[in-house]
Amino acid sequence: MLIRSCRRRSLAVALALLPAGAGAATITVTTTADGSIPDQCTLRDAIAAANTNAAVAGCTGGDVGNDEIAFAPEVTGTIALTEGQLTISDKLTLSGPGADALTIDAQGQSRVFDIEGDQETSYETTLSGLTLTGGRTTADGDNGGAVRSLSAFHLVDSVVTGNSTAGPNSVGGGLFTATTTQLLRSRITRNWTEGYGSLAGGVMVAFGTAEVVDSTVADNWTEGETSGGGGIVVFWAWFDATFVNSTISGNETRGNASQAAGLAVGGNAFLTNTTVSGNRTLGDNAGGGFIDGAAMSVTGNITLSNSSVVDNRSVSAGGVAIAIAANPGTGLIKATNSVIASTTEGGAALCSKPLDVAASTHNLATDASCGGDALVGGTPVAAAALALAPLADNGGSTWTHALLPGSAAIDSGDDSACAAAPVGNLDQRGHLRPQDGDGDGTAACDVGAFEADDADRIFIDGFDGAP
Ligand SMILES: [Ca+2]
Ligand SMILES: [Ca+2]
Ligand SMILES: [Ca+2]
Repeated sequence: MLIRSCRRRSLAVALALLPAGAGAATITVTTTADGSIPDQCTLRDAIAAANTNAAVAGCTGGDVGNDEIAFAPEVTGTIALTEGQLTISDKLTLSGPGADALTIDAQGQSRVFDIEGDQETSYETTLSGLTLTGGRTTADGDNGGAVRSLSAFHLVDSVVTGNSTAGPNSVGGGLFTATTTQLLRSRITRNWTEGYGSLAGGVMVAFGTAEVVDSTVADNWTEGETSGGGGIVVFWAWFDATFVNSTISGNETRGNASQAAGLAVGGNAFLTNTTVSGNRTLGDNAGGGFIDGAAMSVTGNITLSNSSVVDNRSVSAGGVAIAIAANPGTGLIKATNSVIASTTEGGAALCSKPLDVAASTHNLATDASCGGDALVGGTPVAAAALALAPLADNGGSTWTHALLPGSAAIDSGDDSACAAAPVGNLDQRGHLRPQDGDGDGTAACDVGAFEADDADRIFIDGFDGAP
């Protein structure tokens, strides 16, 4: 009752303060300096103006609602933080000029951003067009090296790199978000955690869904024991994670009892036109919170649609690629038109259990652990027959494994599944499917995230068309 009346009163106060015609204000940063400078608008003051809905130094005042912070054209280069993290306590869109044009560097002294919020109030924040680096926390339980967001969070066209947490139980070397999280056309690379129990070298989503689109989570790692999730962790068991046109690669867990080098998801994981490649668990993972899976460890269902899971490595038994600790009614690996492969001999089983036959078809796997019924031809394929090129920039916004001529994946997919949502006749790069990659006159979808070009067009472009 008390809480309700307080809330009603604060709403009334807020409405009284609302000027006629109020909406989002745009506040323009005019300098790369930190701190406060008379007649100039630093980023720190711009955020204060947006938080307080009042002018601060040379910054115009924000409004009640979702303010936007923009940057004057001459504000490029690096904003080096000298006064600690930037705290956001109102809804905000922070629109940088581009990740290549402007970096915010916390210089190893603090986080870059701390976004407040709680169950009652979400200060939903969008960060775009920025590089965030040098974020670091050192205290026990201090989550989020670059960003800690307790409100809904969107990262767009941005790079988060070189951030870390040092203390124990400090999750999310790059990002820690408490609730709904979206990564769009962004790169999370080379972030890490150092302490015991510090999950998620790259991204930790503690209690909300995650949507990762046209984005890369690569080369992040955890160092401590019981620190699962080298790349990204979506923690709580009733929240799903969706990956579209994205690449999760080269992430590692280095301590013992630290499973899931690429991704760990508490709910269901949906991967479409997505590549999970070269992630490694290096410790002894007989114990710990997830079943060991170098590529991914999921406690709901896994659904792979035209995705490629390639060369993920685990040193302990119990699953190189996919592992599941099943909740009641879940624990299925569903895969369509997908590659699950190791291109080297040996290693632990690729699948912790066979693919769910009722919801799987037209896959290629290089060992028998994924079962035979949902594979092309009913049996595993030799790694050499897959003819996968190394992970590389083949166009599009994320890296892929190209299919070399003669690959068993070319024109071997199920066309109706490929045409339907969520694949929609596109590959991870956005190229149109299906192409006639084997040159037999019939276009058909390829298995995996990459669609090889039409063989005739390669011939025309590469030979006849040459001068
Ligand atoms: Ca505001
Ligand atoms: Ca094809
Ligand atoms: Ca063909």
